[in-house]
Amino acid sequence: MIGTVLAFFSLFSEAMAAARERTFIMVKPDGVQRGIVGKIIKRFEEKGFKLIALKFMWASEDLLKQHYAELAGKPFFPGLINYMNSGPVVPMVWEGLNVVKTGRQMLGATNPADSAPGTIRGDLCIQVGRNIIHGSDAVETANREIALWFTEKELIQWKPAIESWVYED
Ligand code: DAT
Ligand code: MG
Repeated sequence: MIGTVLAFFSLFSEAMAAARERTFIMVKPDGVQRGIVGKIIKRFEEKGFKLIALKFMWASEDLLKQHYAELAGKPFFPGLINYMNSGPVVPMVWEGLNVVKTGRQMLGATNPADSAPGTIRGDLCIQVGRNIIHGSDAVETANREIALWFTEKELIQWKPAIESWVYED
């Protein structure tokens, strides 16, 4: 009997875990230079999302070209790679319910001129070529980007003490 109950709860918690996605967020070189890394991290922390991985690095051109591979044909691509390679970045993985979509909403529109006030880009930057932060646009993209920037070992499994105050189940 106890075994059945335990099995039920473990299945249930697995289903809940499955509902909690992961997204890839990165502070770009301008965000680092402007000293707003902490502010950006704070927004995700305060929302209740869970930090899974984070590092500080100067990304290679090769990595950045892979990251932005689908934009390779765009006229702004060389400038984008140059900008992203102009200084260190802070790649991160955040986890939570609907974190991909909510993360994009927290970032605001790609062009800060169109980003709503209250969003990260809407509040903290002005031009599309200096839009301070990256966020995955879909679950599949997130999985690809996470695998590109982090090894499996760098993704930390942990249970935040606040979890039962952020989620009702
Ligand atoms: P997002 O970063 O919102 O996912 P995206 O994937 O379309 O936007 O483009 C990646 C980055 O490329 C974007 O953050 C800034 C740059 N970019 C996009 N469109 C641009 C444009 N029209 N001119 C200059 N840079 C642009
Ligand atoms: Mg994008």
